[in-house]
Formats: sequence, C-alpha cells, structure tokens
Amino acid sequence: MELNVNQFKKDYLRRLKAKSGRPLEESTVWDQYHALGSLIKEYMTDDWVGTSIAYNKLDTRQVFYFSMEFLTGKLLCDYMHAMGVFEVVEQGLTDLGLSLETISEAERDQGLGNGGLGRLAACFMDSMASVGIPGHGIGIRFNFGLFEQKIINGYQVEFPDRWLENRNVWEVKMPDKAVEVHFGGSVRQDYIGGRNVFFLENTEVVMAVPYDTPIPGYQNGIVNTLRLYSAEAKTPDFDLAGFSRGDYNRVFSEKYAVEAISQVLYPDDAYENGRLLRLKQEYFFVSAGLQGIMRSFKRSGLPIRDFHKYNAIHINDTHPALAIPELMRLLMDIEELNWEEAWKITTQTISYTNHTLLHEAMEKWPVDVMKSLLPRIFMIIEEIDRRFNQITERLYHQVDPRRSQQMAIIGDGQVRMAHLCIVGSHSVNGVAKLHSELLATKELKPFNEFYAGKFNNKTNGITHRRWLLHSNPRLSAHITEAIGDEWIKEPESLGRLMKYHSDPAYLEKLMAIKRANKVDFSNYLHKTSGVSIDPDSIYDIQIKRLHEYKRQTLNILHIMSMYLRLKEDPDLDLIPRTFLFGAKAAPGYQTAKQTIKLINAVGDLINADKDVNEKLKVVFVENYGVTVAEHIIPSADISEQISTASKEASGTGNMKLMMNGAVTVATLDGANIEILEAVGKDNIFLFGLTAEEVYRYTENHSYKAFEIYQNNPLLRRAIDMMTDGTLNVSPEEFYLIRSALLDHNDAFFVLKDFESYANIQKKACEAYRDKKRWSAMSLVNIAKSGIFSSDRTIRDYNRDIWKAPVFETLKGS
Ligand code: 26Y
Repeated sequence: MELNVNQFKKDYLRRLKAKSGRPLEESTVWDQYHALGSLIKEYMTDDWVGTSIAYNKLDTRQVFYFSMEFLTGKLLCDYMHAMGVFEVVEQGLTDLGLSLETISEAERDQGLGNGGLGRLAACFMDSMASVGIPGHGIGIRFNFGLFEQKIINGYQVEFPDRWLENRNVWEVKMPDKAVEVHFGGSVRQDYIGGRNVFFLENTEVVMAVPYDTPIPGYQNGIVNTLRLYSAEAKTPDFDLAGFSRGDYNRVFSEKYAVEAISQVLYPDDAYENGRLLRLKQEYFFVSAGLQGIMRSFKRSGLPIRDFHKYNAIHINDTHPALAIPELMRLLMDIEELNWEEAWKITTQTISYTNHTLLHEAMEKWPVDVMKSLLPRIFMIIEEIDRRFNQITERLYHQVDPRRSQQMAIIGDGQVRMAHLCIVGSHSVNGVAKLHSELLATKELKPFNEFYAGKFNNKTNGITHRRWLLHSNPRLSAHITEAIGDEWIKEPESLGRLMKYHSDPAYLEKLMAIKRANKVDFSNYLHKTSGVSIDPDSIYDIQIKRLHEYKRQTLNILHIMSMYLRLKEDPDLDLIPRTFLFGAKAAPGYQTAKQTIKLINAVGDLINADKDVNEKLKVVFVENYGVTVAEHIIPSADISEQISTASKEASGTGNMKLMMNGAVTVATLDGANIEILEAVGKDNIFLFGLTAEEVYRYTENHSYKAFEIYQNNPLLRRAIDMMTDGTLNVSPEEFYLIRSALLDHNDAFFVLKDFESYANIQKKACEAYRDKKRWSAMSLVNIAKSGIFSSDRTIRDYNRDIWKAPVFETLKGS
C-alpha cells in the first residue's frame, strides 16, 4: 500500500491517543504496540474485505485447511512486511522517539500449537496468501496456548500461557457467524417421504463463535482468513431462573464446562492419551467449520451436488478426521442427499496429511466413548466401516483373511482415525520422500495396494519470508545485493548464489554476517537469561520438542564424552563450542523431563569447570518457541538433526537452519535426505543407521545395546556419569533415561549410533577450522534452500490435490 512517513505519524498519534486515552509521552509500550497493531490492521481492511468479495464474486474454488494447531508466533512485523510498509513505519516511529523493536516485543506469541505440525500450518497460511491461493485456516481459539516453560533448579516447570490477557489486536469476533455444535443425546430415526430421517435429541448445545484473523499475502493485495472458534455457553445470560434463585454454583459450573472446550491446547505431540475433552475439541471445531462453509456455499445459490467443485477441505493429521462423518451428516441429514451422493462429495472434498509413523501418536478412540459423545457421527462411521469391510472381505477373504480386519476402521473396540481418513478422502500424503515411501510400503501398505494412486508425497516447507527475510535482515540484504530481490517471490532463485561459491570477498562478508548475528544472539541471551556465550565459539544448535526419538540424549552423551576427554587431556585441540538446546517436554513425559534436567546438570558442571569451560559451554534456552527460534536460527553454525532414522516424518527446523547458513549434522531421516540431495554429500555431515537398518534390527531383535555399553569405554563412562556422583544430583535422578538405554535395549539406537556420531562431530569441527571451506558450505546450504520454501510445498499441494485457481493479485478486481 501507499503510505508516507508523515501520514503514518499523523495516523499513529491519533490512534495512540484514541486507544490509550493518553498522549505519547505517558503511553506504555503496550499502549504503543496496541495502537500500532490496530492501525496496521485497519490499513489491511480494504484488501481483506476486497479479497472475500472477490472470491465470492468469482465463485472461486477455495481451500480450507483444518488444523487443531496454528503456531503463528508474533504477527506485527510479518504484516508490515507483507503490506510493504515496514520501512515507513520504522522511520515514523524513530522520528517519534519510539523503537519498533521494543514495541514489537510487547506482542505475545500466538502459541496455539505444539511444534512442527502447528508451525507447518502457520507457514502454509502465509504461503497460500502469498502464492495467491484462496485458502483459509480453520481451528480453535484456545484461551491458553502451549504452556510457558521455566527452568527452575534445572527442571522444567510449566506455567499457563495467558496470551489473551491483554486482548488480541488482530482478531475480529464474528458473533453473527456463530453456529451450534451438539454433543451427546440420542438419535431418533423416522421414515418420512420414502427415506430414513435422523434427528438428534436431548443434546448438549455449545455455541461456536468464530474469531477471524487476516492473513496477508506478500505485497499482492490478497488477504485470506484464519478462522478460530471459541466455545460459549448458549445463552449469554444462562439460566436466569437458577441465577435469581441464588443457584450460582450450578449455573456457573455449567457455563465453565461448556467453555472448557476451547480453554487449553493439549501439550502432547506424540503420545495420544484418549481424553474425552480432546475428542470434544476435535468435533467442536470441525463441525463449526463445516457448518460455516456450508452456510456460505448455500448463500451462493450453487447446487449442493457441486459442493466438492467449490470446496477443498484439507485435514492436518487425523485430529480433524471427524470432518468426514460430519460432512456426511450435513449432506444427508440436513441437505437430504442419499448415502452414495454424500459419499462421493465427501471423499472428493477431503484430503489428508499424515505426520507420523510413531504408533503411540496414532489416534484411536474407544467405541463407547465415541458412541455416547457423538451418537449420530458414530452411526455414520459404523456405516462407512461396514461398506468398506464388505469390499475388502470380498477382495481378500481367500488370499489373506486377516487383511480386512487389519484395514477396518473399527477394530478392537476402537475407531482408528487414520483408517477413517484414508477411506474418506481422495488424497493421502506424507511430508517427506522417505516418510511417504514408508507409509506406502510399510505402515499403510495394504491401503496403498487397495487405493492405487491415492498416496503421494508433499515434502514440507517453511515460509522463507518469516524465516529468512524478516528474521535475518543482514543475510537477506547480502543476498539481495548479489542476486537482486527476485528470491523473495521465487525462492528457488536463491540458487543463483552458487556463482559466489568461490568468491572470497562474498564469502568473507557472509561469515562477518554470521558473526554479527552470533553477537546479537549472545546479547539477547544475556538480556533474557543472564547467560553469556562467546560469539567466537561454534554455535551448535538443537532446537525442537523433547523426544526420545529426536535423541537429545545422543547429543548430551556426546558432550559428556567430550568433557571426559578434556578432563583427561586439557590441552586437547578443540575449537571452542557452545551447545545450545531449546525444547519443551510434554508435562507427563517423564523421560523427556529427565533429559532436560540432564542437559542442565551437565551444563552446570561444564560451565563452572575452569579446566574445560574455555572450550565447552552448554546452554538450555528457556521457553523455546517461534520468537526464540527467530533469535537463535540466524546465529547457528551447526544444525543438529539426529533423530533415529525412520522416526522423524520430515522435520522443518532442519530447513530453517540450512536457509540461514547452518551446516547440518544429520541422520538419513525425514527431509534430511532431501537436504542431502540438494546440497550434495560434501556440504552436510551424515552419520548413523539407515531407516532400513533400523527396521531390520527392530524386526529381527538382533540389536544388543548392553554389549555396546560394555565395549565402548568412553561411552560407558559418559552413561555412568549420570549415576556416579559427578553430576550434582542423586543417583536415581536419571533412572528413566538410563533404564531406557540399558534395561529396555535402547529403542532409539542411541548407543548404536554413538560412535559414528562422535566421528562426524570431529569431522565437522575440522571443517570449521578451514574458514574458506566452511563459508562455502554455508553458502551452498543457503543457495539450495529455495526448494524448502513452503511456497513450493503449497504449489505442489495445489497442483496435485486442491486444484484451486492461483491469483497473481486481487488488486483492482
Ligand atoms: C494426537 C496427539 C497426541 C498429537 C498431537 C500433536 C499427535 C501429534 C501431534 C503433532 C505432531 C507433529 O508435530 N508432527 C511433526 O510434524 C511436522 C510437520 O509435518 C514434521 O516435520 C515432524 O517430523 C513431525 O514430527
């Protein structure tokens, strides 16, 4: 948009006064932030309204991305960049004696997600708008996002994330678009007009009230919508009679029970615990979202039989799987279509992404729970299952009689949500080549054989705007100086940087930028936690959720072994190295929590020991999340992507780090394999078992972790350090970690991969010594990162699955 500095200053001062009731001199940083946010939102309004009018006018096919999680982070600066007003606003604020940096820190992270899956949804929102696809997000407006983590005495302690406590400037409440969602009750069946008709009776009714947030594309006039639903009790004045009788407790407890649905995000991201409230959340937003889509589709006057031609609904993992039976219900019970018609529309509307191979993360709901919470939905699932079984039994009963049971949607008293998604959609994709291949050939093999062509791969991506352009301005400027700014719209043109591969001046500047970013991060860390780190040391970074399969344990055991070697030989020629960890553990995941304590205990030991602390430093960065990531990533030298092969579906942190010039230490897992293909084996450090080897060891039970413990003295001493008193803790402190490794035969092959990890770490350090070589490796990683932009991912989804139109711009339409 067109905006000059003077106009902005005038608008801003007026807005600040109106919003805070105070003059600039007396305003707080929060006042300043709030006024700026509300002004930026207003600047966006014409395009936002215009976009939705244009989509309606053009009868456009639209994409709806249903996700339980949207991990957006802060929005202010992203929005200013998208609208092309960043510089003007920054200048205007400076003229007024204010600092954009300080003001933007006042914004709370929108932390409505656990990790990769939620962050992916946020990157997709940005890319859909920027690429020009009519695509919107549908989810839940959790009152509390993922918990805030504090480290107290080395332990993770969780605190509620009160992100809404000072209001959210970006959202717009849409009470007129609220819909009812029904739970429980019973189904009454009638025969009317020659067909079976189903009614729900005596249900509990919850109002789903949408709050819309604009999602602007990058300087293209397109503003899509993220719609998050909040649960409210039906009548705002609730039971007045009860209230006037003084029956306060009952009246309030009913209201709170209803509103509990959108109260808090479940903090587990790999262990499905089967809580009833979680199932309620899932149905709540799916039903509300579909009713909303149906309502606006019907307003368009188009025939219901064409629903799938105008609406593509994508479900982010199985969490929104109930979209399948819910759409069936709406089409049959409300729109009066028959089963076959409804089924055709539903399956052609819905597509599904799988994000995990871990069995413990697979959603299954007990039949009795599903039946009593959602009786009509359960009936429909039963019918889908019955019809599907009929086909598989006919096909397989002679060749393999068990196969149709294995493939069933309902089995062992449970509803298998992944099976429901596969049967009820027209496309099933994994999130990296290896992951998609393992889905098709191992985990979901019978389905892949049954549905030829339904399975496909869509390798994940990240928005290079947030993760490079905005969070690493120095590097962005250096890139643009060399190859122009086309990469902002076409990230694959970052490849042109390859011509600087042997340009000493260019590479030197690249390293100077890394160094400046390292200084910035060390200042940030010092300011936020009091910890000092040395910008001349190697920054070795592992940032991601804490999980045994991600193997923070391998990293810390290796650090412990380096410590032991250094103690023995203090003159060991090591380049000073700072190991940074950032990770939240699910509150109930004790092994993960012990790992956090272990990292901190090792840090306490090493950082205080003068024999080693010139060369080694271990830092656990508190409360890792989107904003912390934006500070760390530009400063990274080494990116740790060390999951047990076959366990990490894709990973996306690996992409953010390479894009910022970090070199990856990697197993052949997830998207690491595609990073290897992109940069070549000389520009990545590979180690460890392959996925195939992991499968083989797991199947033939030939792995003996204890033997490795016995035969590798250094590793044994590192493991024993957990219990022998070296660390300032009781000997039982880390019993779960130790017993997972030694008593339970190390399910994630930490011991098996230890030696090859230690070797590759040595190689990485040698490479770092050679500044020229390192800077060239770093450059190759940046240059080849363009394919990991989520713009590419989104174009792939749209080309193969959604098939929505792509608009260059909506300006003037
Ligand atoms: C059912 C419940 C317990 C649950 C909640 C959240 C299960 C899983 C999750 C989240 C999973 C997740 O974040 N998966 C990650 O998705 C990323 C985006 O595709 C991948 O890059 C990453 O490898 C995968 O672990």
